[in-house]
Amino acid sequence: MRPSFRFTARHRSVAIALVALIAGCTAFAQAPRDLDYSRTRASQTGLYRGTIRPAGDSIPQGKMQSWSLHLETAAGAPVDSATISVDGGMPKHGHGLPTKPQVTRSLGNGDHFVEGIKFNMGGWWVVKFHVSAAAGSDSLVFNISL
Ligand SMILES: [Cu+2]
Repeated sequence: MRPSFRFTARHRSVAIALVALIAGCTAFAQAPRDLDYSRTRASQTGLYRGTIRPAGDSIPQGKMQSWSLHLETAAGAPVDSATISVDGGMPKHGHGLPTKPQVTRSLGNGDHFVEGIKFNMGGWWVVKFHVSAAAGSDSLVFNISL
C-alpha cells in the first residue's frame, strides 16, 4: 500500500503545480474587465480629446499600418500645432510596441498622420500619445483588443 500511496501523493502535487501554473498564466494574460476600448478618449488630465482613426477602420494584426489621430482641446477646438510622440505595448506581457510609430505630419483640422504602427500578436494593447501643445502637456491612452 505504501508505494502506491506515495506515488499518488507525488502525482497529486505535480498535478496541483501544473494547475497553478496554468491558472497563473491565464490570469497574467487577461486584460482587466472594465477596460475602455473607445476610439475617442479624453487625455489623462482632461486637457485634450483624441480620436484614433485606423486606415480602413480596421486594426490588422502583423501588418504595418498608418492611423490618423484627431486632436482637439477639451472645448472642442482642433489642435494642429502639437508635438506628439507615440509609445505603447502589452501591459500584461511586459513588452512594448514592436515598431516605433511616429506622427509624421499635420493633416489640418486637428488631424495628425501616424505612421509605423504594428501589432505583432493578439491580446490587449495600449497605445499612448504624449501631446505637447499650447494648452499644455498631456497623454492620450487607447486600449486596443486584437
Ligand atoms: Cu505580447
